Amino acid sequence: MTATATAAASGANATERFKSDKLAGAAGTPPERVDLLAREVLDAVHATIRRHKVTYAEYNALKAWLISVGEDGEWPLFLDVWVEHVVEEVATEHREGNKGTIEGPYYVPGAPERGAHGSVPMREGEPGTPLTWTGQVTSTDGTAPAGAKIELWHADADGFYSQFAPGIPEWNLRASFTVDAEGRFEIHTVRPAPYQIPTDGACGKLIAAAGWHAWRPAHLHVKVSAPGHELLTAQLYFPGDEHNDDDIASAVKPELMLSPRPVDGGETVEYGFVLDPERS
Ligand code: MBD
Ligand code: FE
Repeated sequence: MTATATAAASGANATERFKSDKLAGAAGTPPERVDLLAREVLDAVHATIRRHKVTYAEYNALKAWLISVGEDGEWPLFLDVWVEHVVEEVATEHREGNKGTIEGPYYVPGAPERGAHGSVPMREGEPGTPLTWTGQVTSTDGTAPAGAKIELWHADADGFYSQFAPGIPEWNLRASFTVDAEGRFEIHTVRPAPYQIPTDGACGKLIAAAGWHAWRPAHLHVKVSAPGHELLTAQLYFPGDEHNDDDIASAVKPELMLSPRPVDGGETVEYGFVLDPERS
């Protein structure tokens, strides 16, 4: 890679991505709701200040840090790492089908379509263990919904995402698959590496100052969709990763653990998805 990945550059990309894809939705939230939520969050901040006798020096450190989160473009990263998992839990608690988890900051819609059987775009000699993943998408009633799609994106063996780190082809390790008539698919990719969130920006400063670590376990991101069904956003994990039990983003669930088996020249894994029909 010629250029180096910086928190500010990947943060700026994630901020732009968010603004162009996700900014509809909450317009028209009634003032009573805004008042309730804003007041409760502020009450919690005030209670912390009183309980721990927060000083002016600490208040000013917080102020400087919050300013730097914006300057580094790290609001998407900060929120997705430390807040999104609870939003996801609340949004999906009614579901009977597959467990999901957080989306994170690095999804890009419109990845190349590869049909029911295919390889994600990758570079000549893409590093990482080759992984063949087969499975089936079904509905909670056991039928296979027509036209189900799996969008897959993940980091490379160095922990970098295309379109957020420099020097990687645009759609590297990003693809969309459309299942066959029985809901089945076969995906060829490489195993991603454990991932460290950027340490040179505001989130990294918080992690260092608090004595935390910056690691997420290796993971595959997916969005699984089908007409008439709720969109499933999930991540799949690999057994034995040392960060499965202390993911910085609190996004690991036992239901999302893969069981890969070694085969000639790589690994194979079976994992399918059960989608919930849309609620009427
Ligand atoms: C990631 O790859 C990710 O999945 C999350 C949730 C946060 C930062 C980077
Ligand atoms: Fe990720």
